Order: sequence, then structure tokens, then C-alpha cells
Amino acid sequence: VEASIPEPLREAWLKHSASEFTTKEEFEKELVRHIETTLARSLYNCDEHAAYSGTALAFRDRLIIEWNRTQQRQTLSDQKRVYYLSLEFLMGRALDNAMLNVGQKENASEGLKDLGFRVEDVISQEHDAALGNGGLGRLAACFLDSMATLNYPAWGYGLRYRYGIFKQEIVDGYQVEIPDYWLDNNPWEFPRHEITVDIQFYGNVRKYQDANGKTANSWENGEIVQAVAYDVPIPGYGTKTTNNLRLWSSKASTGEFDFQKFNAGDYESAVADQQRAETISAVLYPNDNLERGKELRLKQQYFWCAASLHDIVRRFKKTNRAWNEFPDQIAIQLNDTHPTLAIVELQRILIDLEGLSWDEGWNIVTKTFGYTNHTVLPEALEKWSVPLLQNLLPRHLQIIYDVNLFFLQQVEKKFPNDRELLSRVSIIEESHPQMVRMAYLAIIGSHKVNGVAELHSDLLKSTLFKDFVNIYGPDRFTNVTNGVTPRRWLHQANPALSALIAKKLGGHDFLTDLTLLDKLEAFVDDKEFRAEWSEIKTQNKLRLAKFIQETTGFKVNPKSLFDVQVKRIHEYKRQQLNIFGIIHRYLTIKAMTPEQKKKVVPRVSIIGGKAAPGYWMAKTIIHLVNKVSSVVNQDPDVGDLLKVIFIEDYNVSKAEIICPASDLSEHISTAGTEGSGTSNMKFVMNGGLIIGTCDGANIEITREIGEQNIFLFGNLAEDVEELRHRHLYGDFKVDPQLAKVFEAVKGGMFGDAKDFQALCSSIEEHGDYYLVSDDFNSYITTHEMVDEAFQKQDEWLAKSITSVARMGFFSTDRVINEYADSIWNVEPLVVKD
Ligand code: AZC
Repeated sequence: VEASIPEPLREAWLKHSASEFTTKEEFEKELVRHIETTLARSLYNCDEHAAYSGTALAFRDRLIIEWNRTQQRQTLSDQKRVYYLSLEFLMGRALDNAMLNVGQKENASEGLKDLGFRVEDVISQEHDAALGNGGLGRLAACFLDSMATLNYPAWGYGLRYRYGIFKQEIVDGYQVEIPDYWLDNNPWEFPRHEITVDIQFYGNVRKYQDANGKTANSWENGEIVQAVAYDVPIPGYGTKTTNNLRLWSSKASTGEFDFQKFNAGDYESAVADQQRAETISAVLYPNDNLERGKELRLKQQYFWCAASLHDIVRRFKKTNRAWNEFPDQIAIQLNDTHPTLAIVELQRILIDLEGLSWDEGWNIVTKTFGYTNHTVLPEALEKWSVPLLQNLLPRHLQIIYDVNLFFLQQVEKKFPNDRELLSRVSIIEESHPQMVRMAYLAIIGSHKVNGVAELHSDLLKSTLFKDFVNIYGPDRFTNVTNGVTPRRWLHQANPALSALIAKKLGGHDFLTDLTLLDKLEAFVDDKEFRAEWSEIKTQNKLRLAKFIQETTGFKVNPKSLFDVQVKRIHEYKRQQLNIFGIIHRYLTIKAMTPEQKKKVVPRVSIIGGKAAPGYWMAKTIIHLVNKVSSVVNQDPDVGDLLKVIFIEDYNVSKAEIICPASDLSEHISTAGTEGSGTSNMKFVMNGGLIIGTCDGANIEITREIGEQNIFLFGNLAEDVEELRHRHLYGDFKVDPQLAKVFEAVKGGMFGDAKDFQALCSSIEEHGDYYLVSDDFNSYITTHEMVDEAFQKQDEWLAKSITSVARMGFFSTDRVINEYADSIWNVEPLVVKD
């Protein structure tokens, strides 16, 4: 690497080169300096927010020093890098994570105390970075943590949305969406105004003869938008590696400001064009598992893919390697089909701009990319209309047609005269308008395709991608079961439990080798240990109870069984099953004699999650939960035996309070619909038990922790299709207990019955697609078993401890190592001191 400062002058640099604080005093000095200079405050006007900003800046300095060194080291080592392309990174807060990962939380807490602040209060000043919808975005964030912790040379590439996922408010029981403007004073990003890429849209393709007389294509006359890089440092835990997350922001290209308009006195319209360019990265689309085919979304996708690819190619070209070495230097992972255009863009760069032949280019492309699928839900599978692509990305559409042509020729050769097959696997769906099937394009352009849990990956092979398994053979398809990072989801969210485990195992090594948790099993019968374990759960429940009272006004008894379902609201995730079960419980308690009531195990049912703004059924579910909450919580017949709480604006930082406090959590999707689920892992890691269907990663969690430690219920994936068929064409009767629940709802017990009509009729009249009725009895009975088990606290604790001890498999460290070995073929870059 060339240094900008020549050798004889480096001495002064090296002498003054920045260094990291390592003591409380050094931290205090940095903090006060930032408060007094960067923030222009003093001890007379330093509030908690200023204390937060100062602390964050002090840590940011530390991170950037390591970031710089890491980037230099990775460039020098010249080894293969991974690029993780994701439209979503649901990061949450960064400060606590930074403190823990660099091992300076103690010093920072003590230092803040000396200066008059409590570390928890300072940490809670931070606005969540909520650039994601749910599981897919949070998985990407956990991956970044593990890639840095394991010292992989890895970058994330995403979009710098001005508005992350909306803030949810509940008004009269209804969800209201408030824009989340989060970028003011964000200390964690570094604008790189010098790193820009011009991105083209629209225009036309011109054919011409190149120097060798070959026909070539040039994409011309488009509209140009500029991408500007913003870098976010990602510190590993207990390592010197600090990786990079590069987020692109859109802006009008500087050459683009329309001087004609300006000179003609149309300044306002020239500015409007400017603003139009900025809208590309303005807002995260708030749908989880749903695609709407909006043009602006396609623009976002291309803008981000093109900028990232340009960046990656530029870095590669600096090494002066031959093009065929590209896949030895670079692995690109596609987080779902959202970045599929990157495949087409790389092929365009190679053949149109770099002059490679089609085959040379395509060979490089397919060796470079891997594609992860996260769902089998048909409404989530991306398709873009041909006319839309034709207009926005004319050259890319041509390339897609060519990819399809060569692919179909290959299929025809292998399976001659199977026209049905050709039309089934064609990238182009022959509908009106024609549509481009992005998942098929992603499969054809990648060397590996993976699902996110065993059942899900099997379903991909046997249903959605079956034809492709026949065409390519089974080796292109694989499984990598999801995980979560134990740093955030155990150590940071549950410091007391992490400390207790560390005390028993003789240190915190389990945080970087989670399989070490198995040593805990030796202490399952240790009375004192159990008492400490139980006390930590109690304290965590008290913390949540306090939070609930502060935010909802409802008082809950922390001795009750805390039953939690927090995730995006979706019919397939079946929060409706949960709330119907709660109503059933309510009716049962109301019909009891005082004697019978004495035997009831008190419950707090906690539900939280956002509905996509246009998803009316999901919003109806939220409405019902809130209505049930206001009726049940005020009913003197019930008292503490049942409380129903809706947590407003569920997000990552709230999850960190909720997960450690659950006794039971619900993962109750219709079998075969949930790709993996990841909160199931977080809850079990924190000593909660789960009630769940045989779906997603619940199945592997069961295999690891043992059937006796989980409450499984409901129909199996293999039976779903037949049941659905029977609902529509056989005689279908609603489960009698569920029918009673419907009677109560329709009788107006929870307000205007009309408001909830659609929820009942989707089950009674419209085929009960999600099998709520079929699973209802099993669900209720299983909840009764939960109550019984909870009364035997000793056995419950044994289940809790045993489960945690067996959760080693679900660390994203294991996940990332699997991707590295079986898909990316990259090695860690370990740093010697
Ligand atoms: C989610 C899946 O629904 C969830 O089951 C999985 O745990 C998570 O991805 C991480 O793999 N999928 C999405 O959020 N979105 C899409 C389009 O699949």
C-alpha cells in the first residue's frame, strides 16, 4: 500500500498517532474534552443527552482507531473478503455494545459516576438505529457482530435511510405510524463525502462495434444520481478487528444540477430535481415478508447494488489482478432477493465496461455470489414487471433476457421437449405484464443457495425450488440454520445472568464459544445455583414490570407467569391464535367459583409488534389485543389472575428488556410458514421456556434442548396442505371452544363487534388458511400443561437451566463459520499483538 506521507516525515505522525483510553481517568479526560469542545457544553449545562453524546464520541474515537488499523491490515494481507449485501440492518443501540465489545464498560460506568451520571441512564438516551423490519434485518446485524468477533475480513453494504422503521403509537387501540427521523447527531457514522459513485437510471442502449469489430452495448442518456458513502464501525467482541458497514445515501449528482432551468429563472424546479434524487434513500419500506412492486423500491435496490459493486470492483482493480481471480478475492452474499440486481450489474460491468466475453463474465459472477432465502411465503417473493425494468434499467433487462436464454437452452439440453418445465423455471413469468422472478435469477446467478433452518431448507428443495434441484443437482442447495449473537442477546441484555454463568464456568469464554454453556448442566441440581438463577429472573421481571407500569400505566404482579409474544404482526405468525387463547382464558376464569380461582396460575400476557401500515388484518389484530387489554385489566372478577399488555413500538432496545424477563414465549406460526425465527433462540438463551409449533428453528431447538423442555403443539407442516383443502371442499366446523370465543367477540364484549368481524370470518367463512381452528384445542391444552409445569418451580428451573446449557448451537458465530467454510471460502485474519 502506498503511504501518502513519505518515510522521512513519518516520525512526527507516529509520535502523535492517536491511542485508545484504557483507564477510567483517560476515559474521563476524553469525555470532558468532547463535552467541552465538540459539543460546546460545560459542567453548567451538561444534561444526560450531552453525557450520552460525549460518551459516544469518546467510544467512537476508540472504534475508529481500530477501524483504521483493521482496514489497513486487511488491505495488506490481501486475502479474500466477504461482502454482505442487505437492504436492512436492524442495529439497535450502539453504545452499550461498543463499551462491552472493547472491554471498557467498567471504566466508562465508573467515570460517568465520577462526573455525576448513571451509565444506564446515559445508554438509554440513544435512539435505536432501526434500519430494518424484523428478523431479516436483525439477522444481518447479528452477522456483522459475529464476522468482526471472528476476525473475518467482511463488509456490510446497505442503504442509509433518513427514516427507519416507523415509530408505532397506539391511539384508542389503533396503530398510528410516526416517521422515525433518526439521523440528527448520530455519532456512529462517518460521512465519506469523497467516496461517491454516479448511478444511472432510464436512458437507452446503443449498439456499436468495438475496437475488435465485435458488437458491444452502451447504456446512454440516463439520469444520474450520486451515491455518497457513510461508514459505521463494527467492533468485534474482545478482538482488534473493527469491520465496516457502508451505507449509501442518495443525492443529486453535482454535474446534474440543471443550469438550463436555473438560467431560465426556474430555480425552484431545479431544487425540486435535487430533492427527487434524495428521496431514493429517504425511507425504509415498512413491509415484513411482503413485496409491493413499487418503482421507488426498485430504484433503491439498483442504486444500492450499483454503488456497492462499483466500490468492490474499484478495490479489486487496485490489486492489478486478472479478472478470473475475482472470485478468489471476493465473496458476495445476497440477503434475500433484494440485491439480486447485483448479479446483473456485475455481469454488465464485466462485459460492457471491461470487455470480457459473456462466458468469462458469467463464470466469474456465479462463483462470486451466494443467495440466502428467508421465506416460502408467496406474497414475499419478489417479482418486477418487465415494462418497469425496461424503462428504468434497459440494459439490465437485456442481460436478464440473455441469462434466461442461455439457462433455458441448458435446461432444454438436459430435459429435451419438456415445455412445461421450461415455462415453470423461466426467469420471465408469462403473465400480463410479464414479470421477472427474482428468486430464479438469484439461484441461476449464484453458486450456493441456502435456507435458514432445516425444515425451511427442505421445503425449498421439495416445493419452491424443486425444479432447480433437478436441473442443478442437490449440491447447489444447502441449509445454514440461523443464530443470534450471544454478546448482545445474553451478555448485554442480561448482565446478571451472564455474570452468574461466568462465575460458574470460570470466566466469560462462553461468549465466544457458546458450546461451553454445556458445562452448566453439571449445576442443574445445585440448590444455591438454582436460587441465584431464579432470583435473576425475578429481578428481570421486576424491571419489565416497572417498564410496563411506566409506559402503559398497568400494574402487573411479577410473581405471575410472564407469557410473551413479540415480533412483527402477521397472520402467519398467528397473534390472533394468541389473543383468542387469552379470551378463552378470560372466559374460563370468569366462570369460576372463588374456590376454583385459587388454583389458577396468574398470568401476564404480553404482546408487542408492528403491523405494516397497509396490512389491515394485522392492524385489526392489534386493535383487538388493545381492546381485550382494557376490558380484562379492569375486571375485578379477574384481578391479578390475568393481565393483558400490549407493548407499544416494539424494537431492539425493548427486546433487550423483554427477552430476559419472560417465563414463556410464543412461537406459534402455522407449521411450514416461519423460515426460522430468531427470537425463539433469544428467549431460550435467557432462561425462558417456549410454547411453539413444529416450525422453523423450533424443531432444531427441540432437538438440542430435549422434548421435555419445550411445549410443542399443533399440526405438522406435512399436513397443512390437506387441511387447507378440506376447509375449502370438505365440511369444516370451527373448534367448539374457539366458537365460544367468537360468540363473546361478536356479542360486543370487547367493543363494537363489527371491528373484529373480519378476524372471525377469515376463520369461519374463508377457509381458515392459517389453521387457527385446527390448532386451537391443542394450543389451549398445551397452555394448561404450561400452568401445571410452572407450579412445580423446581422442575421449571431445571428445564430453564438445562435449556440454556444446550443452546450453544444457536450462536451466530457457528452460523458465520458455516457460511465461511461452505459458501464463502474465506479465512479469518487473526491479529497478533
Ligand atoms: C425472516 C423470516 O420470516 C424469519 O423466519 C427468519 O428468522 C428471518 O427472516 C431471518 O432469517 N424473513 C423476513 O424477514 N423477510 C423475508 C422477505 O423473508
